[in-house]
Amino acid sequence: MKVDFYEKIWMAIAAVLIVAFLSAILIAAGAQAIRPPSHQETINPEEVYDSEEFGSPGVEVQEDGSVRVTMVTEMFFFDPDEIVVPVGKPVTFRITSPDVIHGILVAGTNTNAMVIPGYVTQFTITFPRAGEYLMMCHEYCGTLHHEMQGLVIVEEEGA
Ligand SMILES: [Cu+2]
Repeated sequence: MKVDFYEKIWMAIAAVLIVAFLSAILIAAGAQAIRPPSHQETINPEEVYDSEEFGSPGVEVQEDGSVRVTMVTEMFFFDPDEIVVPVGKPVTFRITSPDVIHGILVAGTNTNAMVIPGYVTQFTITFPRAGEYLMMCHEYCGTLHHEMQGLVIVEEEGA
C-alpha cells in the first residue's frame, strides 16, 4: 500500500495527539486523582430532617482526626450556615436538599458541587490556609437565591 508522504505526516501528528490526550487523562486520573464523582447515595427528600444523620446537621470530628460536615441546603439557607473546620485536615462534606436543586461553592477553593433533592452530595477537601471563606449557592433556587450564603471558618490547629 502506497501512503503519500504528507499523509504519513498527518497520521503521525494524529497519533501523537491521541497519545498526548490519553496520557493527560491517565495522568490526571492516576497521579492527581482528578476524576468525576463516583459517589451515589439516595435519600427520601421528605424524610431529610427525620433521618439520623441530617436531623442534626453540623461539624463532627472523627476518631482519625478527619472532619465530617453534615449539611442541609434549603430555600434559602445553609444549615448550618457557619461552620468551623481545621486547616490541613481532610474535611468531608455530606449535603442534601429537601426541596429544590441548590449548589455549594466555597470562594477561593475548588469546592463546587450541586445538591440535588433525593441525593446525598459528598466530597472531601483539605483547606490549605486558615481564614474565612464565603460559601454560596450557585444554582438559582428561587427569589431569594442571592441571599443564600454562609461562612466556612478555617482555623489553625488548637485555635
Ligand atoms: Cu439555593
